[in-house]
Amino acid sequence: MSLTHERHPQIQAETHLAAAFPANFLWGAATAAYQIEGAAFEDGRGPSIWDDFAATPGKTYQGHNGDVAADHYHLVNEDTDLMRQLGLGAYRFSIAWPRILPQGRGAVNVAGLDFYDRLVDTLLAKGITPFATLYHWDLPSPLQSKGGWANRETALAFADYAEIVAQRLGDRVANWITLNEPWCSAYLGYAVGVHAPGMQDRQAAIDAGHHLLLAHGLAVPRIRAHTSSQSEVGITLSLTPVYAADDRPETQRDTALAEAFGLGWFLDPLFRGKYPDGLFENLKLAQPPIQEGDLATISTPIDFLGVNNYSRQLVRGAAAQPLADQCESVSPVPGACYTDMGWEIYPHGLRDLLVYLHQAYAPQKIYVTENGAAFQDSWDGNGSVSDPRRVEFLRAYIEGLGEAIEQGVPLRGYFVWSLIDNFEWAEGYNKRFGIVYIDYPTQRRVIKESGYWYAALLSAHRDLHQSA
Ligand code: IFM
Repeated sequence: MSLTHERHPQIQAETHLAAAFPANFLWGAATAAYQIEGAAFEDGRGPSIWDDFAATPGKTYQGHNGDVAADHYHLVNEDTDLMRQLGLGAYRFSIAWPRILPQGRGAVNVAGLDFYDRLVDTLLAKGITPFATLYHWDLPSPLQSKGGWANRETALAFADYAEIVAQRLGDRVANWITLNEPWCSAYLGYAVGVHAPGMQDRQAAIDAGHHLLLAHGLAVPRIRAHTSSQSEVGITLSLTPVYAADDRPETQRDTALAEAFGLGWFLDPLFRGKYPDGLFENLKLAQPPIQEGDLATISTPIDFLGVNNYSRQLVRGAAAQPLADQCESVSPVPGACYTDMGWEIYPHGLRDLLVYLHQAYAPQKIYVTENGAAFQDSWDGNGSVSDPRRVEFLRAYIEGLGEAIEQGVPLRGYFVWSLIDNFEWAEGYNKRFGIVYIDYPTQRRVIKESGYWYAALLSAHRDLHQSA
């Protein structure tokens, strides 16, 4: 099926770009439960740390919250129709732990499982492969009152929860992501405090990071126990490649520090069974409470690495060695363009990152599980949203993927962030990442120019391989 785009006649068939991708390359879009579902008080869902954080004055833009969001909970049919219209091969969504286990542990809320069961069946009926993420930041509040991720018990609770979901959906869902961006959960949530639970305790962030990793490692076999041998289990990390701004020795030193903190903190335990040398000393913190066997559990082999990438970090060395989380970045980068989030647009960064990951960590497979951009969109109040900068962004980043594949990276799929506009955490509804526009007062969906462009790319890719 190819989507007509008479409203955007400038959109070209992207045959040349599509030709860089093998026939079985998977094209998708991603979302997350708290950011789109709404229905925060329905069918037995319990509260999460994001409900609590958003209810705390001053924490989110104009006090926005996910109570209604894009009302996806009630609009699954419409949204999956949109996916089909766009020609998506896969859809990455997250499961809300507080819908399944309102207390975090113990009694299962069957209505919560039923919702995702219906979503999965609907996707499959429309020919879309489900990629389920088990944790995208919405920890049940009762677990936070016992310390949240700073408490080792949360890792054990997560593994139980993962198994409950896999038991119910494992006969139909073949692609599982344990955690989304644990670096953000740990550092932004526990050290900086700009994300839930809003703590400002750097040591707690290191401990939380370890328990998140442990949760992942404990969950992998629990998921595999309920899925077929063809199924894949992985984890998604937010990864920003680090570049040196110049060749001074102090810049080389600080670039290595920033890399250990931004990349190695989570990649090394997962793929090498150890934390980066000197990381905790450089942070002037104690190492996390590692128990015997933890690192072996954390480094249980996975089937794929999910990569979320939006920008890069350009480091300029300081005279005195900084803490690893306080290296100086060049910002703004002279001549560079920025998205509405204030993130530098640097398409080569994703390509370089993929090549680096392949060479340094050799994951069996890689999916880009998120990539996209927030811009101020202009909706004509009718059926057209013009977002040429997002089209340019996507084209340039996707071009880089083709180059990475050419260099031998085992990249199997790409998910644009995001399918629809949504609750952008502390930024509320003030930032729009969707390739589909949401008019929040009416919940009307309008495919943006970038959505039509993405559909054209996917259609060109299908045509190439159908006629081959
Ligand atoms: O919206 C988020 C998503 O939840 C996690 N990755 C980054 C996106 C854009 O900030």
